[in-house]
Amino acid sequence: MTGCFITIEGGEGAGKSTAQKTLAELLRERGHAVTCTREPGGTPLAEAIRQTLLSVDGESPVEMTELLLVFAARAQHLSRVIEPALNRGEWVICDRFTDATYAYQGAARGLSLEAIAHLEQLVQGDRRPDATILLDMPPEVGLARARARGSLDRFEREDILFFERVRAGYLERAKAHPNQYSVIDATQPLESVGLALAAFIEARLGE
Ligand code: T5A
Repeated sequence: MTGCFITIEGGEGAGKSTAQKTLAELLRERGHAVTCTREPGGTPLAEAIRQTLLSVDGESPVEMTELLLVFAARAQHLSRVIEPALNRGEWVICDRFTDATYAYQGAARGLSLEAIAHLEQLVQGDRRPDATILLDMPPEVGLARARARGSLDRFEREDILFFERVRAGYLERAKAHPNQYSVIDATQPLESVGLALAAFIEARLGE
């Protein structure tokens, strides 16, 4: 028995955590077992790596270190949380996954997409999301939401051009993988985003 692996992507403050809760509620109402998790993170060790990645204190990781830390956390997360849940037949809803690496470390930091693809294969084998929801919005809208929360993490301190490259990277991947991606306009009111998520779930359950 294998469950369904859904990932949610988008820029800062796009509403990923909110969408994750909505999706989980919709699925549980329909009697499905759901594991909600996030990247970087999802296990104690991977959460410790997340702290290192987001921290603004101490030594900043260089770009290659950042990439390897993201995949180190992912290896742990896959092995300890994602694969076991899928093998129990659960739905796994993950707030960010490897598409974030293509967008942030690839499109925005400028690291080689081939190197990322190589690490993806090494760490994940054939495991890929069954479907990915991209919450798309201009970065200034999401950054304003993130900034309203107070202190900024290491990524949130990047300039607007960085986040424009992130957005372009995501949209390029969505275009290249139309069967994997569902793009939702995240500037819509919460209720409209909720309706789009409900339509997504109905379509998945119908397959
Ligand atoms: N990263 C991650 C990499 O560089 N490479 C990788 O491979 C991976 C996996 C941390 C960082 O890690 C980097 C990218 C990130 O910079 P994160 O914690 O997921 O990742 O980062 P954030 O995007 O900063 O997460 P946030 O929690 O800030 O944003 P969310 O989850 O997108 O937004 P959410 O749901 O918390 O909503 C933010 C606020 O907006 C409101 C919510 O109520 C909330 O107050 N909101 C709306 N308001 C109006 N209309 C709507 N439609 C709304 N939707 C939400």
